[in-house]
Amino acid sequence: VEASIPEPQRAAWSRNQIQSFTDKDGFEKEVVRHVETTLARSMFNCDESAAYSATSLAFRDRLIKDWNKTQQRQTYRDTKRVYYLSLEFLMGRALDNAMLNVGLKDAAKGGLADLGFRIEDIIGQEHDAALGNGGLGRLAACFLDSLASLNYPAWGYGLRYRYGIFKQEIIDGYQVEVPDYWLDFNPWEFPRHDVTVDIQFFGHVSKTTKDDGKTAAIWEGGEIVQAVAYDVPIPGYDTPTTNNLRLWSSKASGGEFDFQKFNNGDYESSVAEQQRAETISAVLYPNDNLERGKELRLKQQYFWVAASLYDIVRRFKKSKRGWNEFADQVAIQLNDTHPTLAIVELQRILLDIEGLEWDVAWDIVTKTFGYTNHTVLPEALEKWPVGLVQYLLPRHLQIIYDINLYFLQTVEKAFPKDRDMLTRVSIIEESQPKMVRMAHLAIVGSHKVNGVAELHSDLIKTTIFKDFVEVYGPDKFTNVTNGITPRRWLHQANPRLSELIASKCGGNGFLKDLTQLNRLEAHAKDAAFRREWAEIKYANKVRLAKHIKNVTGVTVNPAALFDVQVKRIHEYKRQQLNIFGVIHRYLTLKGMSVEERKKQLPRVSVFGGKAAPGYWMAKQIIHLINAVGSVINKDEEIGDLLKVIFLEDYNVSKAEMICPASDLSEHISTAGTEASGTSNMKFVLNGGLIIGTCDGANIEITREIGESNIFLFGNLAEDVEDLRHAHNYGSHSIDSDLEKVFGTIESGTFGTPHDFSAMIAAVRHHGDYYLVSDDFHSYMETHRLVDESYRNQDEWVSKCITSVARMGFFSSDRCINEYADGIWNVEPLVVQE
Ligand code: C3B
Repeated sequence: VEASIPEPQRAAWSRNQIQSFTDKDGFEKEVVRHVETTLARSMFNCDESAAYSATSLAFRDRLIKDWNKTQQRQTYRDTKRVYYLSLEFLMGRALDNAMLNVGLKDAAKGGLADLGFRIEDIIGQEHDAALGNGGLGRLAACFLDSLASLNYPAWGYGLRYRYGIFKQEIIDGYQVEVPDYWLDFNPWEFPRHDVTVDIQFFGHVSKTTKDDGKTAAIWEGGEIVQAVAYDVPIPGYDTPTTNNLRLWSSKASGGEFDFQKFNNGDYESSVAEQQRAETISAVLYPNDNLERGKELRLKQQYFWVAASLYDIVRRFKKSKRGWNEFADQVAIQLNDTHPTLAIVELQRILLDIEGLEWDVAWDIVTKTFGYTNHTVLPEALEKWPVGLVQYLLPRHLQIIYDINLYFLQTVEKAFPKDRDMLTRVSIIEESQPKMVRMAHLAIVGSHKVNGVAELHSDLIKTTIFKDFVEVYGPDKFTNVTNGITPRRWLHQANPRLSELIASKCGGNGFLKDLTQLNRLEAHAKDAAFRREWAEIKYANKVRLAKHIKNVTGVTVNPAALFDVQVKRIHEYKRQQLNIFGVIHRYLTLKGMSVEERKKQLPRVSVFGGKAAPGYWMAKQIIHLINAVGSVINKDEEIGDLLKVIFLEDYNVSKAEMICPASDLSEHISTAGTEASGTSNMKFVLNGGLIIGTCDGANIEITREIGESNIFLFGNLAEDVEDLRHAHNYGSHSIDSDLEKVFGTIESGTFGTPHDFSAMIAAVRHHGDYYLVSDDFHSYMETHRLVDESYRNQDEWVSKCITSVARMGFFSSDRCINEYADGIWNVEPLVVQE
């Protein structure tokens, strides 16, 4: 029961509220207060770690006040809210972002300097919040920033993993995984021990007859695990709106122990039960674009979805509105199929608990949900064995069967003679064992399905979801091209460039309306401006070079062309193509006379990225990159002309240092495989050019910035099928330059050839599924063009400036506005203060 507080009392409280700090002196006072009270230390032994903690707590206090007001305002106005359900939120660091978004970084910088600290060192103390694998999780984080910055009433819902994505160490050239325990001290979360939900698993379903004679299902028995909420405030940029990210943590429902067992002397099993419950939110599955059908993963999904829906429904019910208004008040976006059980869970709540009729309930469900597809790769599409769903969630399986039955009935009416159609679109795959196809369930249970870049959205309509376009018509399917937040990826990552841009764009307005970057275009040919621009790029490269020296011991020349490929290691992303290209470049240099060599352009090839622990081929690729680096980097004949660096443990905070330092970045997936890509956007926005295939968002980037500002190569998506077919059934001859590369590897130049034989065999003998050989020649030719182009620095820098000027489209703000208009039908809640 909530206390009801008389209005005069409320008013008095808000007048007397402690005021947030607004300047350097106020900030310093808060830091000292936190050091001396919250941390119980003295200023005399305040080290960087304590200074980080106190600074964070000072900013956290500010955020929480804004957070409270935002939540009150949203509750009071009772407008429609968006709920973004994502199993991954790859947030990175929070402090720098909080300081910039509330506009007090300079105050903090001055205050920390007074106390004897450099702000960069304090920011560097923070452990990344790495609750995600790659693009999908980082997209969710950019979306939260945009939702808050644009004042949308929105919540994120996810899992509070005790271990985020593993830390990667490179030992003797091999990836070694180390657990990422990140919760030692996390000032950015608020445990809500009063916000808990009991989540049921297993058990059985029985039927009862209700007063009105109708039967209802009852799900009983099984076990209960408790979900506890942890809230993370999400500050908008230059607005008081502070939204909430709610992460669920699992706990045994009987409190600390099962006391009965404990008192009976069965101490071990009572502790074991507690541990079993806590296992649910213990660890993030480290696969990117791969689903492996593990029982614990399904448990995670239901646990998170059920807790979130309970919370959403509870909030809706407080408004005392009728169920017919639910979809007017609530929009839920499914980030990939991972939260698809939410569709079934809402139908169960409306049917079994709230007593609505099936059709009425189902109409509400489909109006509430939207589904975003992020991949067409078959190995990433989720399917769960029917038997496993039956065992874990018996009532949900019944509902899934009913959803499928009604769906197939409508399909049958529309396509009376087409049995194959029914088999193809069915939510249940009639295989051995039978499987639940989560993407089909997500489509059937949502009112909109979107892809994440134009090509990708076309591909889902013509390949994996083609039949559904026939069933529902094309309007159910739409495209929302991904975007990135310019706050983190320009303003925070590259402060000097951001400042230079602001000086030509009439201030910082471009950070909220990225299309204002077009004002830069007029300056692309201005020599003085180009010089300043180039100088900032050089400084960013010097910083990266220092980092490279620190962590690898290799000295790289900041004047060399920095060629960067950082992303998860995956055969479809083709880091193997890149490293084969590097070897080819090495062989070419080795074949030159000393005189000829002197004319060549020095290059640094930088790689970074994690391989899923069970992805053997990806690990082999990492090993080859390191093996090649250790030979080339020591070759005195080559010297600065070529260096190959593998940066270990690529993550969000490292990306913030790497993106601003690249001249050229590689986005070279086999055409049709990378749904969008988002690092392509980050690199261009930071004044680097890209080499890439006609894939994902590269295509739209080209359209925006112009063909002359991007280095495209390779086969087109429409030709991939035929080429693969030809490899398998026709003759498949390998590119002759690539054969030379293979020969060099096989001669033992980079260590035991056997270590790399599977990578070579994949191209030579196993059909070259990713078209490495087909694209090799055009890839190398395009790199030659890059070198040529880089020699003319004035023109190169002009291209960079022009490209940045034309990147306005790729803000996640534009993207979120498209979701809000086209899918969610929500409005911002404008703040008057
Ligand atoms: C990724 C895709 O691989 C990227 O092309 C895309 O830009 C992002 O999602 C965001 O849309 N993705 C991922 O990181 N993990 C998956 N399981 C599926 C797609």
